[in-house]
Amino acid sequence: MTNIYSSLFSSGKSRQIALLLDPDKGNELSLSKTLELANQTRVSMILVGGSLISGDINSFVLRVKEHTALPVILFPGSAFQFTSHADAILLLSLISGRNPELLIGSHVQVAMRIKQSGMEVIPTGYILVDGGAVTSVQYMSNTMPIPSDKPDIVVATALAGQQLGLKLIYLEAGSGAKNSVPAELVRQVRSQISIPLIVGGGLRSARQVDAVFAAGADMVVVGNSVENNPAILEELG
Ligand code: 1GP
Repeated sequence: MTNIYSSLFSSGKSRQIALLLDPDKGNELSLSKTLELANQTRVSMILVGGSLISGDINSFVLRVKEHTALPVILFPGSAFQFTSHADAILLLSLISGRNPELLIGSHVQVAMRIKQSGMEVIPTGYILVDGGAVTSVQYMSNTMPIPSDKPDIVVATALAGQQLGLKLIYLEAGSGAKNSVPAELVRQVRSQISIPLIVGGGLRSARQVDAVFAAGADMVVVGNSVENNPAILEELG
């Protein structure tokens, strides 16, 4: 496969959708139907991962690849969520938090496996923004999200991530968040960084997704809303 990062973000493609699939949710039929829709709509990549996964990520990625030619990219909640069957990995550094395991510790644990797999690595600054209630990622990561009314802190964090050489900023309200990342916050981050910007967590409608795109996100991530109603993919983008 060609360089996924370049093909996604250097080709001038805008308003891209990433579909997040949780290996623990859904059945074979719902997976194949969802991916059939993803293949026909604006979805440009499949993310696989979650804060806590008990299923077999190896076989899940292989099953996903039976149904789609879209790039399948790991979005790991921990170093345990690695499989060489994926096309790339968002190597997340949780830069909004101060948990050393999620800034460098887990990365050390999985570094040799990633190298041996030959997989493309996309170094990603992962920024949790308060979504109005405690989310799984906040609890599992043992980190505090940045308050959504502190744009200066969010912007400085994103900028520091870029200055450290990260290739992507992911603003995350948390899966199923009560409140998604505010469009105004997206706009302020976009105005200060030059690397691609992904936004996800709690996006439930085409209107919300439109607002985030209008604020300058290059890609949005949807998970729960598609699990609940795969047909929403036809309305997004
Ligand atoms: C979570 O941003 C993703 O990491 C997707 O969130 O499931 O709320 O769409 P949702």
